[in-house]
Amino acid sequence: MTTARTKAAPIGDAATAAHPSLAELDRPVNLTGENAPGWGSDVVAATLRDLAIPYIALNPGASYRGLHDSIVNYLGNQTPQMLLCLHEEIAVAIAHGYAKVTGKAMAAAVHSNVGLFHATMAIFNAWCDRMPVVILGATGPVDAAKRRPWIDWIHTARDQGAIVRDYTKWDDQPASPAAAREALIRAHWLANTAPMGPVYINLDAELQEARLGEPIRPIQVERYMPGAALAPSPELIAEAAAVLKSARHPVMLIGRVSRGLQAWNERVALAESLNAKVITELKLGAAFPTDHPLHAGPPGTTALGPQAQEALRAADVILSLDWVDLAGIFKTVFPDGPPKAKVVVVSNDFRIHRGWSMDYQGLPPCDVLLATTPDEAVPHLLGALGASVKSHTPAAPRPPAALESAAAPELSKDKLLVADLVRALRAAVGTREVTLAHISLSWDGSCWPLTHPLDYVGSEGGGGVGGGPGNAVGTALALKGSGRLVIAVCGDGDFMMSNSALWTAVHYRIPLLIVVANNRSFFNDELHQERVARIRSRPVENRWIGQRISEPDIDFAALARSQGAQGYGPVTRTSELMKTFGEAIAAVESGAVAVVDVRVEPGYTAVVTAAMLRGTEKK
Ligand SMILES: Cc1ncc(C[n+]2csc(CCOP(=O)(O)OP(=O)(O)O)c2C)c(N)n1
Ligand SMILES: [Mg+2]
Repeated sequence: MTTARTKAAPIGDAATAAHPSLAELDRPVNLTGENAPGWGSDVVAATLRDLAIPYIALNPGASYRGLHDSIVNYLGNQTPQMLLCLHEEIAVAIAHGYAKVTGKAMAAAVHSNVGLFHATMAIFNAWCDRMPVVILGATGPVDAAKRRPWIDWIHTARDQGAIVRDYTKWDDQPASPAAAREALIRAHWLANTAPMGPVYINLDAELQEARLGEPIRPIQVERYMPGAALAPSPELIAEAAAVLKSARHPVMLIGRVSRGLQAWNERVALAESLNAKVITELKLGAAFPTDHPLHAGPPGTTALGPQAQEALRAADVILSLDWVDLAGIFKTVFPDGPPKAKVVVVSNDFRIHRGWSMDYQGLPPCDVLLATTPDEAVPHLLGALGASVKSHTPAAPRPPAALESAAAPELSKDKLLVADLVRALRAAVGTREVTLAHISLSWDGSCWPLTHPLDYVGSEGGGGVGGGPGNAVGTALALKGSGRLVIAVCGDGDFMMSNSALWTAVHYRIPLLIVVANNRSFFNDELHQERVARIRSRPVENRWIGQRISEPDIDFAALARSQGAQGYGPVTRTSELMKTFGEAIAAVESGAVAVVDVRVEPGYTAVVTAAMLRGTEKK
């Protein structure tokens, strides 16, 4: 580190929101300036630069010490810049969180075998979330005659890519620097092409550390990464438009979409031109203004609310814009068989469905398929329907109507519920532009309207608890300097699994507010134990055993301070919420990372609780 740690990086110092500069940090010294590529790993590093990869989140390991040296001493630790992480799962989660905002892959590097093993949960999360990440790993030397005793043998696997092959789009183990360059270009191209996903390139230690025999001919990387044409056929567009036009009660289910404002406006125009009810969900990023009169009830985390269910039951045409689990939602709303409504699906996700993981979900009925992304299909549909797009500039964020007149939100008197946390936080941020980088399972979507595609970037994707903190740091990295206040609300279980992501955020001056919805429990699973107990007529009072994280209570504020972040709390009364959030927000706005520990009562929203306990009545 070359800069005094006391100097906070000012917000707004970045050239662009998508590639904020961390330029002053971790600069190498004594670079010669005439550093010609001389080693295999220099070619790999130069390719990362040619691909304009801004950052490489990593935890170090000897298996890629060659590449490590090339990034520091050949590239000067720029494009990509290293982001040191304290766990490989966090390194990949940061890259995942970055992609959630930018829609583009950054890189992560993990040590042979052990590092990749640690990274697997985050790779699976990124896979299920269809987010691009370029993961570099290492092995070997593959040539056994060149291995050092013991350590090089445990660092070598016959087929390391096999660990992650079933939940990556592609992997490779190139055998020469030229092949490594090609592998990286292909990996980057595949990762960023929809359906997007993580890719893994495994670099032989010997390849990295060997001198370059002869110079490699330069290439123009852009020529090897053509845009993949996604436009659906005009006949299918016409057919889909005719079905939509004939609808009297159309419903749009909006799932995986980009963070682009133009595409957001186009979806609004489509819904308005069809007068379609719209359903979105909180597993994914904001897709449609949730306070729009056509939005059917507040978006849910895991369960569909009553207004959304009612809209679907009344629908005569259902348009799915890459909804993640169409068969599942049909099963919930139409238990007696598939919907009678015509179903139009926009998705090309089926192109990467394979056998190992079943994140492809059930097979839904589909009357017309537009095999492309929603961002691509919607303008075509608008054209065929003769509808035009108004330039909806989203209204400035504002506190919910109920709060506008009152200085302080209405909060519980005796208990501190998650809804109190959300209401108070919403009131404390006021009119600031906020990005929710993560929300807890206990989140109440009715308390926080989403009015811009960057208002919320979605969950961890694969259900892997512990994704929240790393994802949040990656999202905050991508938004550093954008003027947006980045907030993650994490469960205490989620936060504890990967809280050391804080250190990376503090070290690289990435402002972020994490609020811990601390119910001192893996509460989700208390509800599961309650369900089982009810079915078996056993005492539900015991549901907490093996679930509660108390005695001792964890001091989250101290945990934050130990890593250089600002720590607040525990907040135990609703009356303390506004003041504490105000202080924490001020700290983040001056460049800090802040954590607020809020001791909430265990509990989920009524809709989610009912869904989780459903079916427990004794038959
Ligand atoms: C890696 C991983 N381990 C275990 C689980 C099972 N699980 C699902 S939710 C949950 C509880 C999470 O606790 P917390 O983040 O505190 O949220 P809460 O339910 O208490 O609001 C657990 C253990 C999981 N999904 N992922
Ligand atoms: Mg909890």
